[in-house]
Amino acid sequence: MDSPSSQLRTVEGDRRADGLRFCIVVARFNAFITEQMLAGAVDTLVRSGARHEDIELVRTPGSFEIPMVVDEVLHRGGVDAVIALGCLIKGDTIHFDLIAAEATKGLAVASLQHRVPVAFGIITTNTLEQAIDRAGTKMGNKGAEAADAAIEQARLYAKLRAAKPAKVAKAKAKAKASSGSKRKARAKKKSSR
Ligand code: DLZ
Repeated sequence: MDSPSSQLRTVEGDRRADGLRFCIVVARFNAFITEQMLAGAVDTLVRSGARHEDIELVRTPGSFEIPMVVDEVLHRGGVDAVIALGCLIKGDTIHFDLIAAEATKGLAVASLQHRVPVAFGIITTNTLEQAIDRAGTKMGNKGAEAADAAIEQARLYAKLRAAKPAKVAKAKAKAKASSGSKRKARAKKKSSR
């Protein structure tokens, strides 16, 4: 039996990156981790069809600066999605919590304000080992995963902007039909005078 959702007009992204322009914003702090994530992200984009010349790389000192730089990139324009990459490892102070909270919120705000997808590839771990696990070893590569999300979101935004919601399309067709019949009635009245 078909699932209930199979009846619905569904809009979703896909994994085709050809023709899309990306900006990767990567933090230098904990570079031995973030460089591996960067390699994973670039590999995913290129394998999905993006051209090297359509991928811009921007480096920041640390994760704290990522949202500000992403905001600047989006203000400038010319990209279909941004991939933010950083690595926060918990230390003995509250630095980690402060930066993690600011980076998360800042990226969401920048994305919402500029209406361009931003993929969150800032890993937050308790230990260096956990970070290594997420930079291409035991737990996959979070840079590659962020790139995948960026592609899917960029494609989804493009499809949402191209597709007309069912109700609006119907209302427009109705309005067009009614203005056509009014025009005909006016012409008929004029010719019978
Ligand atoms: C200062 C700092 C600390 C303690 N830890 C990290 C971290 O784990 N990951 C990271 O990306 N950046 C860290 N930073 C640097 C800050 O993000 C920022 O670059 C500096 O505070 C300068 O504004």
